[in-house]
Amino acid sequence: MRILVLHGPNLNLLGHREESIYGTATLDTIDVSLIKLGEELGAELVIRQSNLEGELVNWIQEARRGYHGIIINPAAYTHTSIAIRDALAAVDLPTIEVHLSNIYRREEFRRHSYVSGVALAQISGFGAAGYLLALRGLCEQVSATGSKRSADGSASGSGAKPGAR
Ligand code: CA2
Repeated sequence: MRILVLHGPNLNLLGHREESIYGTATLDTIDVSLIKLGEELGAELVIRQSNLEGELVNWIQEARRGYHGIIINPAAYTHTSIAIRDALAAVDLPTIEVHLSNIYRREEFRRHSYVSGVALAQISGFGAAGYLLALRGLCEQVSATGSKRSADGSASGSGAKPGAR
């Protein structure tokens, strides 16, 4: 099982600024714990961070070949990016949206997500642990549905689709 993990803009600053909101874990710490859990669950992870919307869109499109699912914290693009939403809808892979903070307890502008409507699930407010919950949930979903894509990008397996799509 191959999973793409994407971190959006400014998440490279984690653990160095705004610890009261986002916690003390650095992005490296989060990535290491994800890779460790991935090994336990039999999932190979490819993890990337970008401050650029177009780069995130390109990586989402590339996931069409050879990936079984996506975990994404789109960060501020959650609330602005129709391009990221459209890319996720186009690749049609089970996607879990993660937020470190509870976006519904913060400013009004953070309460809307363009991504949630094309995601299988959203995890918000569990801090760094949210990524691990996302990986467990996604692995269970992929195993249960047999969802996978072949090298040419065509869907195969049981043909079952995630319920939220
Ligand atoms: O809670 C989350 O994970 C967010 O996706 C984080 C975004 C924010 O725009 C979303 O509304 C919620 C911000 C990521 C910026 O991370 C920083 C980390 C340390 C210092 C400054 C920013």
